Amino acid sequence: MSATNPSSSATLPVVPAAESAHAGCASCSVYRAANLKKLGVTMDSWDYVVALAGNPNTGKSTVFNALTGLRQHTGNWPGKTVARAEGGYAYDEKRFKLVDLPGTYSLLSTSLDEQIARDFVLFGQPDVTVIVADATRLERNLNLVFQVLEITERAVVCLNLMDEAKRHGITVDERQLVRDLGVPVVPTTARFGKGMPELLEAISDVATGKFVCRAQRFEVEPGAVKPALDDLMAMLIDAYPDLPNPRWVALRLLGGDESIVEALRSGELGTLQGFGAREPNVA
Ligand SMILES: Nc1nc2c(ncn2[C@@H]2O[C@H](COP(=O)(O)OP(=O)(O)OP(=O)(O)O)[C@@H](O)[C@H]2O)c(=O)[nH]1
Ligand SMILES: [Mg+2]
Repeated sequence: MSATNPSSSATLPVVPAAESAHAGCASCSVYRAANLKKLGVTMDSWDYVVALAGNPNTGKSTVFNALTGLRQHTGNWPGKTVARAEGGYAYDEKRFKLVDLPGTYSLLSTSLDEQIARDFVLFGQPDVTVIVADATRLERNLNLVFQVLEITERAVVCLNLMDEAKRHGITVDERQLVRDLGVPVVPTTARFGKGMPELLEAISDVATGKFVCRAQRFEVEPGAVKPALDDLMAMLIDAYPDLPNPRWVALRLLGGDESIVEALRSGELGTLQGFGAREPNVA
């Protein structure tokens, strides 16, 4: 399969000067991104599934459109009236299916949007979860970043709206952020296609295992809770041997998360496994 697309309309809007400057360097991200092939929804098979999470209005759909070429939502989440967009691209001879999640501030409360995002990140087991964060409101956005990292290490932080951050005199030490978070951090201005080559490369690196994430995690249970947590985990693993991250689910149960309790009571937890990621394309 070739990832090369001669059609200029299907080529990522990389900065032309940068493109020519890098044209001789086949291993650099800008050169490789010029070979991006936007696949829209025409995907019947893929190598990797990528989830796009983030607070509302941080540019998730803009990133989604830049990578897939899609401009509109393509369906609803199964059984829900929440719009679901999924599309694809080919990069470095691999096919990536991208799923745009509803914008959420948290994965812990019970709004439908948050449940959908949480269920996809946890049960859909995407190969990579990209968290699009607003660089002008980093502190608030990191809340969701840390919540995602509790569920999955395989993540990339897309630090978007860098143009706005610059306009407000905000600078971000992204190298320090990479060290602190343990996952790749890519500054972007998605509206103008800036940083997309680097984002593509970071996603690819995490998907293929070239970059091994060592996510920062804070959720440490108090000693008194540990026996209950261990018991609960053992029961969960027994009932749902394929359950991704039973520790996270057990912690949510101990915390009284009604939506997880309900999913367990109704038997939905079993059906949530494999949620979305491996099912056929939405029409
Ligand atoms: N200045 C600037 N604007 C951006 C950037 N990225 C996206 N936007 C704009 O921000 C607004 C929101 O972008 P969306 O892509 O719809 O954001 P979203 O995260 O999908 O929003 P929800 O789905 O509603 O949560 C749009 O007007 C975009 O054009 C950026 O890097 N810089
Ligand atoms: Mg959106």
